[in-house]
Amino acid sequence: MKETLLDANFPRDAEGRTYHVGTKPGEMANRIITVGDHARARRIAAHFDGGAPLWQRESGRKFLTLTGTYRGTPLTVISIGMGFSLVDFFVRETRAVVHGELIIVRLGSCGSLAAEAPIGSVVVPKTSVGITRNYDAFHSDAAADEEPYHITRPLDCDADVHDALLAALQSSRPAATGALFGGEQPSVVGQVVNASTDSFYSSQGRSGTFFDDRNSDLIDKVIGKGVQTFEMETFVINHLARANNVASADTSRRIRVGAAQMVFANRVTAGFITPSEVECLEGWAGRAVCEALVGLSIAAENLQPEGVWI
Ligand code: R1P
Ligand code: URA
Repeated sequence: MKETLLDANFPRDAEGRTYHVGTKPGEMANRIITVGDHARARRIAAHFDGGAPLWQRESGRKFLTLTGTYRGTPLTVISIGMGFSLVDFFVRETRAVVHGELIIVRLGSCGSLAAEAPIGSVVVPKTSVGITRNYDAFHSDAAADEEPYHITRPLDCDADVHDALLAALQSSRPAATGALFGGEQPSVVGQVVNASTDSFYSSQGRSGTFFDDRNSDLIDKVIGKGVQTFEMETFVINHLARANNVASADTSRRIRVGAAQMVFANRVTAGFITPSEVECLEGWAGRAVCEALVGLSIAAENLQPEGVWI
C-alpha cells in the first residue's frame, strides 16, 4: 500500500487527503465547476484571474483539481471522468473537505432528443431523471415481463442556480459566424428535462449486435416522458445534493447544484458536432458558468474561513 490510511470508513492519507479525489481542507473552493476531462478543466481554468490556477493536483485516480480565483472569488474546477460512480466519489469526498456551503455546477456535453435543443445549443436543465439497466431483467431466471430499464422520478436542480446559468449564457452568446453551426448563432434553452444514464450505450438506446440490450423502444419511451437530453452525471449530483441537504438540519452545509449541457450529438438525426464548434461552445459556456457561479451569493459565515484555504 503506497500511503497510510487513517480511517477505514472514510479513508484519508496521513496529510488528510481523501483517498480518490486527493484533496484536503483548504484546497477546494465553495463554488465548484465539475467537468468530464482534463482538457476542458484546463480550458475553464484559463479564465481564472492571472489566466491560471493558484493550486492544482492530479490524484492517483486521475481526478484533476484546479483552484484559483475568478474576478476575485475563489473557484475550483475539477475533472472527474464519467458516470455515476465517479460523481459519488467526487461529491462525497468534496463534501468532506470543504467547510460550509457548496454550489456545484456540471458543465458537460450531452446528446439531444429534441428539435428545440439543436447541436451547438447549450441547455440548462431544470430537472433530471436517472435511467439504469435493470440487471435482474437480464438474469436467466427473469420473468418475461420484467422491464429492462428503470426510469426514476425526476430530481430538480436548484432554481436560483438554473436561473443564474441561463442569464449568464444568454447575455454572452457568441455571434453567428459563417463557418460554425451552419451560420446560426448558438442558442440557449432553459427549463430542460434531462436524463442521466448508467451507460453511454445501452441505457441511452444505442444498439449493436454484440450484446443483449433490449433497448429498441427505450428512446421513444424516454421522449414520451418529456426527456430532451441524455448525459451521465446530473441526476446523481442532484440526488447526492438532496441526500446531503435532508440528512442535516444544518443549512450552513447545504449543497446547491445546477448544470449546463453543450449539445454535441443529435440522437434522432445522428448528427455530431465538429471540433471547432466544440472549441467555440467550451469557451463561451466555460466563462458563462464562472460568471454565474461568482454571481450567486453565499453568506460569509458559510464560506471557508479567511486565510484557511490555499
Ligand atoms: C460520454 O461521452 C460523456 O460525455 C458527457 C456524458 O455525461 C459522459 O460523461 O459528459 P462530458 O462531456 O462531461 O464528459
Ligand atoms: N454525452 C452523452 O452521454 N451522450 C451523448 O449522446 C453525447 C454526449
